[in-house]
Amino acid sequence: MPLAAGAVEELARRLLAAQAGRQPVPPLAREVTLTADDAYTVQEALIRQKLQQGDRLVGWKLGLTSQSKQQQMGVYEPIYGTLLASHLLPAAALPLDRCIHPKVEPEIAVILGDDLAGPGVTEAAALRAIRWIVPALDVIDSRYENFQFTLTDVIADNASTCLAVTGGRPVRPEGIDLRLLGAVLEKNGEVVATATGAAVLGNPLTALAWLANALAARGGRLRAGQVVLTGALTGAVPVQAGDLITATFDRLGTVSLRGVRG
Ligand code: OOG
Ligand code: MG
Repeated sequence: MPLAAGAVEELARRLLAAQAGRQPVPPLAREVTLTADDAYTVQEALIRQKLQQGDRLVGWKLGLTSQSKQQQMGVYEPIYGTLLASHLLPAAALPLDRCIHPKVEPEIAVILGDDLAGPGVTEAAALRAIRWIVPALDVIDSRYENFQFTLTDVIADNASTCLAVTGGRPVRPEGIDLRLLGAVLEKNGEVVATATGAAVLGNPLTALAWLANALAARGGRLRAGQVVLTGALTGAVPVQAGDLITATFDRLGTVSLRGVRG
């Protein structure tokens, strides 16, 4: 039986309150049994509440698309979250006061030139829909205590989305094999991880096609102009005031964030 509408709204409000008060809550799974479908219904309710407060849909993000991330979080299936205007940082400063226990991870992001509607979206169709490839840092921040959750918890929590920033230079996709696109992640000048695009489900295009098909299953679609973060290439690193996180990508350049108070 699907969750009652009232229960969905209540769970969404609980997660929004955790974010607003920077006060983490216990995982929902301790109290209610959610299917993945129920969990996306909670995510959609949470996003609807933000949109009613004046926020704007700008795109999507994939999560748990790489082995390093799946192992780090102990959740072994890809998920997606929704990106709103309020999630996008305009500059390279990461305001730590907006987060509970933030971690940063490097991602290949794309900006779509065409709509992309499933079902049946292939990697080739996903590639044709891309206008630009840009480097990004995803700032994740679970609303759950100790950053611990099950698959359905993290789906309901909008895939731990807190903030994100793009950087470097936008590059057209022609002639780029995204599997081979390398990235070096540094914290305070020291290399902490390296990876190539193949870390993301074998190919970030597979992730983009998966997203289009997953959205279709819930009656949604990707739209021209939207940004999609295709999922972290490496594990996420914690960030504190003064820390400088830099991801340098082959061809795409550098994107960085410094943790700041305020
Ligand atoms: C879930 C979000 C994962 C990614 O890129 O894998 C994610 C989490 O790790 O808290 O954004
Ligand atoms: Mg991410």
